[in-house]
Amino acid sequence: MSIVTKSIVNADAEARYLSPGELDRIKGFVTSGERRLRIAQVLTESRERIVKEAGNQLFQKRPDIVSPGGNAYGEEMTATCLRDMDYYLRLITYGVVAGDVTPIEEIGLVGVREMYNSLGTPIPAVAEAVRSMKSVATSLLSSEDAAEAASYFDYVVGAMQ
Ligand SMILES: CCC1=C(C)/C(=C/C2=NC(=C\c3[nH]c(/C=C4\NC(=O)[C@H](C)[C@H]4CC)c(C)c3CCC(=O)O)/C(CCC(=O)O)=C2C)NC1=O
Repeated sequence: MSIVTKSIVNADAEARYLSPGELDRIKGFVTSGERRLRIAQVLTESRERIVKEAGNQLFQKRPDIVSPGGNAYGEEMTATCLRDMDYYLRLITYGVVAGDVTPIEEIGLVGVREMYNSLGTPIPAVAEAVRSMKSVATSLLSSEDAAEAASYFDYVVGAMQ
């Protein structure tokens, strides 16, 4: 939910006007809107490149995961691993557009540890994959946009620690 919807739901639950604090936060959301949409556009247009280059970085750093016995070993499993990276990049674009990490959390992080543990997928390596995507993605952005985008990647990495 965006900050706009969230604030309205909260205010209406108490049948009150939006508070000065809420209006301030909505103002911040609106004034950062152009930047957030620009970032989401770059990430969306460059998604294939970001996933591919970050995947190569990951497999260089962690050759064990694509070696026999590794969780992403074999063409099909490697493709599934890259697909998961694409999932997280997509969720990050949702977060950037919403100016809020809630969509990332709800869609991609709730229960994720249990899921990866049951699949035998090493969670630190998933975190490394997201870190690599951050490094490729931020290299495509201006330093100001990169700083904003980085916080969403960091949020996912933090949740995987
Ligand atoms: C949008 C929210 C969402 C997420 C996040 C998601 C993740 C997800 N990743 C899965 C599998 C998997 N995920 C990986 C990923 C990796 N293995 C590694 O060693 C690497 C570290 C890593 C890539 C970075 C692999 C290899 C599998 C297949 C494991 C198996 O089938 O044994 C599965 C099991 C079902 C399937 O194969 O599709 C799910 C549900 N699904 C979702 O709907």
